[in-house]
Amino acid sequence: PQITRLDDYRAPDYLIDTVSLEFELDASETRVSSKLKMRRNPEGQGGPCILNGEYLTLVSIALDGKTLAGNEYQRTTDTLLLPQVPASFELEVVTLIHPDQNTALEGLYHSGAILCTQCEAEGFRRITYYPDRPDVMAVFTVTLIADAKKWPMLLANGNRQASGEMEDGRHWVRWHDPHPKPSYLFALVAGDLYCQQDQFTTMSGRQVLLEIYVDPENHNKCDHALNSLKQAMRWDEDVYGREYDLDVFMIVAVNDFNMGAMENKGLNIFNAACVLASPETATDADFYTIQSIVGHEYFHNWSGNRVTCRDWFQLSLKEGFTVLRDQQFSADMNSAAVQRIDDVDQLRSMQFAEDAGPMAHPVRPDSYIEISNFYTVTIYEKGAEVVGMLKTLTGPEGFRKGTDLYFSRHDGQAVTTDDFVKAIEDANQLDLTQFKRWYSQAGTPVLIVEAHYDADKQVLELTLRQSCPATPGQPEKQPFVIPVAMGLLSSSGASLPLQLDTETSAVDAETRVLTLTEQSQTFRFIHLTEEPVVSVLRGFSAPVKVKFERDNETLAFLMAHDRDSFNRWDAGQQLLIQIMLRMVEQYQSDKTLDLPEILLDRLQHVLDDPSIDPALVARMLSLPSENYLAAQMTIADVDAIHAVRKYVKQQIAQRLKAGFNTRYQALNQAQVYEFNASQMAQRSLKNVCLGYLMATGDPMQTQRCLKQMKQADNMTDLLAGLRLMVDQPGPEREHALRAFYEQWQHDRQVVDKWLTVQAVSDLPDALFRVKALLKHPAFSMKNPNNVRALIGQFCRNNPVHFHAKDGSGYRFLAEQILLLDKLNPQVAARQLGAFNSWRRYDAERQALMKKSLSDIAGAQDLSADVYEIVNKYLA
Ligand code: HT7
Ligand code: ZN
Repeated sequence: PQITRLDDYRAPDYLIDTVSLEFELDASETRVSSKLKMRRNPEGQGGPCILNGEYLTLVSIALDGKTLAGNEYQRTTDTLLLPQVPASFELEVVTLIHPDQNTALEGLYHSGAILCTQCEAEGFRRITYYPDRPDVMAVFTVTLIADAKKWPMLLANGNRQASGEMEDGRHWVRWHDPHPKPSYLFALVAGDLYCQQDQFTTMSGRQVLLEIYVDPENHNKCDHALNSLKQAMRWDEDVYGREYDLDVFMIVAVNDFNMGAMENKGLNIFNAACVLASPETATDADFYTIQSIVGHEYFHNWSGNRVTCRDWFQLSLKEGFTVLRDQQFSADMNSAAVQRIDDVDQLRSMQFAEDAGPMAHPVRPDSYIEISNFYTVTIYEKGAEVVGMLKTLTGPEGFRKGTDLYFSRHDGQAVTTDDFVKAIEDANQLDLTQFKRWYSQAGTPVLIVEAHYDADKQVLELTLRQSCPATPGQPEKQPFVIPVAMGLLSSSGASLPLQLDTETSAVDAETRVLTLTEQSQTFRFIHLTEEPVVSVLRGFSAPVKVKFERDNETLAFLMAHDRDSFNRWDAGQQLLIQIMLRMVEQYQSDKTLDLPEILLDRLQHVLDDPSIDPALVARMLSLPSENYLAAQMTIADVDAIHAVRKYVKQQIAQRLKAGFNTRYQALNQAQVYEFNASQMAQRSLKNVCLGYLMATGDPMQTQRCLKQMKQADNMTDLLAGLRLMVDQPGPEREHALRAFYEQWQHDRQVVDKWLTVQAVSDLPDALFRVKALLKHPAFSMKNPNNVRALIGQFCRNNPVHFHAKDGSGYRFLAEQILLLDKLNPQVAARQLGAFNSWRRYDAERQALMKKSLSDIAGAQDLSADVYEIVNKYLA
């Protein structure tokens, strides 16, 4: 397969002003007629006119009305070359495509009875011949023709222009999108769908029609997405000054989708799991995710659509910025502290692992084989942190000035991350040259912190050092610009003054940002009458790993007193990690496991403190995951981690049993389900308490869990109960699973949860069950949600069974990947992620994983997607 490099970027040789597409839709054979008004690009290289096209049956080509003979153009498996074209011309191409044979879910495909498209990143070339690159932006007019009974709804981008009936029982609808767009934002949908409508009045007083299209049986699951959409539209006006720009905004839910959702202009297509919600079928986490994804896709209308990417190396330009925007939105709609904790937790567990592994790449990568492999946590989540640091450095007002300038300067253009940074620079009179290393250097920097207090001088010297490990292709790194938000605390927990020796007065705040630009810098704080406790990287002000030696007492103190709620949680996690890793060593050398009293004491205080938000209490009482603990070890010992984590949970459960009991009872009040921060907080703490109570092994608690399941009127409480029951051997477990399936077998989203709870079960039969479930009628290898719920969850979130010593988990995954690769390469390649950290396990497991990876690499006809990842892993 071919490597695409950033350095090879050249402006397109031909541009397109207008596109007119006509689709005669049919599941087995769709006829696509395209008319492109093209012209030579004065900024191009003067090369021939080359169009992309894959899996297309060519019917005809005409240039300025004249049909071309076979010797007047050249075709390969993925291009069409026209050697002789005038400076401007009209190209007409007719092709045939076959949606029902499309299991890759790229281009036009069939999902149930719906015909729909997915064009990002390079799916449009599976629909028609076209310069399928984001820097070719054109105005699209699209006519859809289809059987009126089978597909009464015909949707495409933009505004509806005209429609009509045909004599043969077909009907047609024409759509026009006035905003020039790249081909990856093209979309169409044909279906027999229920439509829920609403209205939104924009800040300039325009009326926008909002529509959500779903399978008719899901008619009662649209309210939450529609509310979220209205919240997002208002929020983007209030916070970023961005207004919607078409007469209609549509969302369509489909069951088969490779990712979460897609921001096609005016016609977002969503994975049904990311849009449908009712209290009975969706958990709080689902409601939360839906709100954030609806927001994310909507925000792309400006950060991605109006201003798009020049090339796919700039993917984080739209994704990193839009993730930051959706995180800000969720923080404003819910709890900002909880949002930050959850975002950082996800970044540390997923992105840090990617940055430390064989697929590590910069936020703006230098090369790729298959762009679909680069929709990664680095591009999305680290990209969001990078933009977030720009916001920290400029302050909220400076950042808003920068984004205003970015949107106005580049509206209607395809641009780069450099253009984004330049707008922030220009609006704030800043030089961000060094900062841009965050875009070009991969790897997670390490921030080493040392503090020395001189009581005589009343001075605290805080030394910050940075380093960054080598990553593939980048042995050496230059220093980053690292904003370090910090504060100082007295022994009673009060904030101490933050005055540097270079300043005439202390800053008027309990947190200030130190900017580390060198490899090492020392900051001297003065007028400190007592030795302060240092709180660093408040709010996780930079995506770095902190190395700061602190004893259990200091971490326990910060857990109780830090003024920054993120750092209170973080101190608790650091304390747990420090203690649990020591216990792992004790376990490995057959010593008695020693759980320090100070931890139990702190957790008891947290549990008993009514002044802390219950959502925060729930997170402070949650143990770091086995995967995250494994990532902190030089050689990950899955069995020791599993045993220690279980032991710690049981010990906490026994010691704090009375507290868990009291809080559970207080929180277990009957109330009508609502999606709001306060109810979510209560349910999350209640279910954390139930988890600990179950860990006591007391049979009474099993009865309590079953009672909760029986009485639950919402999926959050029901699923929390089922998860716990599935880890308990015995007939009650089987009964609970059977009853759950019988009740919910008609609901795809709930059935996926049923698959997942079994895939992540602690009990020894997990893999056996997963294999049996592959044959269950509820499972289809062609459905990405099923694959992720069963295979993906087993391999990523059941470490003790996936890493079974006999290699059975590894062989299982290799077999599934090879089967999947024939159906859906994107989904197959994603599953390889479970092998990301394979070099961090013991020699026997490494050998077994290497064997499974080699088996995959050696298979015939691998897709470019799987080929790229498996070979990078083995390199
Ligand atoms: N921008 C969208 C990316 C996407 C995608 C990429 C590759 C293959 C299938 C896909 N579906 C959606 C989603 C987003 O970030 O908003
Ligand atoms: Zn996105």
